[in-house]
Order: sequence, then structure tokens, then C-alpha cells
Amino acid sequence: MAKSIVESFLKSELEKKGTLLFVLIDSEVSEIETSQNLAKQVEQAGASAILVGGSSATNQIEMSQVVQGIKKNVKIPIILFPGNVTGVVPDADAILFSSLMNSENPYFITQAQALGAPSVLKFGLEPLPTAYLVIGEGTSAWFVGSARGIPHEKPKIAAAYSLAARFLGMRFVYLEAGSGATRPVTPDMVRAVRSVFDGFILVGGGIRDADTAKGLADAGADALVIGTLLEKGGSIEKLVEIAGAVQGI
Ligand code: 1GP
Repeated sequence: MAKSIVESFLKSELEKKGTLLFVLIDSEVSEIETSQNLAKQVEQAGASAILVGGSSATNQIEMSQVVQGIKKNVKIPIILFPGNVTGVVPDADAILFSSLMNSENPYFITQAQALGAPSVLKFGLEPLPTAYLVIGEGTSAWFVGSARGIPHEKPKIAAAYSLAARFLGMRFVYLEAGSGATRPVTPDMVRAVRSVFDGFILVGGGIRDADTAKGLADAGADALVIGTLLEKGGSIEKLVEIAGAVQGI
């Protein structure tokens, strides 16, 4: 079994930087060359990890090529962010081994995990045990994952799921508003989760500006996931601005 190399790296980054930035590269959206360049640029801009995947990224061959391409260009860890068993590919460093805890379909809670686990072992991917919680409605993650979205106004529900995740031994919680969400997760919800969950909290979906990022960082998020903002030649300056706001640099 792979050692906790990535998890230890993230902990040490957290001690240095306070709040981390993860950049999501959706292999369905980005060409291999574009994603290679993007990965290099975001590493220089201070991102601590690259996530590859997404709920609608189902082309395993393409995803594998994107991972291989990025790996040549960056030193920060490449962490798979699978939307299905097709999201398990070789050559990455780790995988958000996630249960979509508020799905209405058991496939996304335990079955896909059972189907994907042998490949995780075979490929030597470090599994990061993650409670994936979909917040709000109307996004691809919500639709594809058959999620009963936690209402934005109900932080206590997100906290209850996170407490359950803690009791189940999960060390990561991902509060997901969905890629391109019009409404990001609220700082109130992050605060409620932080008060019961002492593991690593990722927050993503619809984070596009420094103020939003700062609010989530101050509320206790450990990592912010940024995707859409940087897709299709998006602005690295904006990421640098966000890094400045959350890491005080
Ligand atoms: C989606 O949380 C990530 O899974 C990133 O969301 O694309 O809105 O930045 P955005």
C-alpha cells in the first residue's frame, strides 16, 4: 500500500501557507498541451496540487494522457478527482477516494468505490479518504451524482454529514457547490463544518474572486479548488490575486 506521501505533503504545505489552492483540470475541457502549460503556470503561481477529473470526465484514455503530460511538467502532486470508476488512471500521485455521501444512488456512495478500489491498489495511488458533499442544486456534479443537494442555508446538515465522515474515519471533506456554480459554498457552512471536523476541508465550485476566497479561507477551509476560472486560457493573474488574499502574500 502506498505511504501517506501526498497527505503529509499537504499537511506541511498547510503549516506554511495557511490555506492551499488546488487547481482542477478537467480532461474533457483541456487539450493535453494546454493542460501541461496550465499546470506549470499554476505551480509557479503557488498552487499546492493539481486535481484531474470531474463528474463529466469519462474518457479514461484522454485522462490518462493528460495526467502523463502534466506529470512531466510539475513537481506538485497530481490528485485524481474521479466522477466514476473511469476516473481511476495510472501515473497520478493520489486519488480523492470519495464517497458522495448525500447521493440518492448507492452506486456513488459505495459501489463505484468497490469497483474502482482494485485499480487504485494496482496503480499504487495514495487514497485520500474523502466525504464528498454536494451543496445546492443544478450543477453537473449534482445531476450526475444523483445528489440530494444540501441547501446552502442549512450549514448544520453539512456539519452533521461531516461529523459522520469523521466518525467513519474519513480525513478529508470536500464541500462541492459544483463546477461553474452561480453560488459558492457559504463561509457559514464552512465554519459549521470546521467546528466538528478536524481533518482537511476542501471547498470548491464557483470561486472566482479574491473576496469569496478570503471569506472561505477565514471560515476554516484548508484548500480551495479552482477550475472554471482557469479553463480555456483563463487568467493566471486572477489565481495569483486569490493566492495573495488567502495566503497573505
Ligand atoms: C468543481 O469544485 C470544483 O468540482 C471547481 O469548481 O469550476 O466552479 O471553479 P469551478
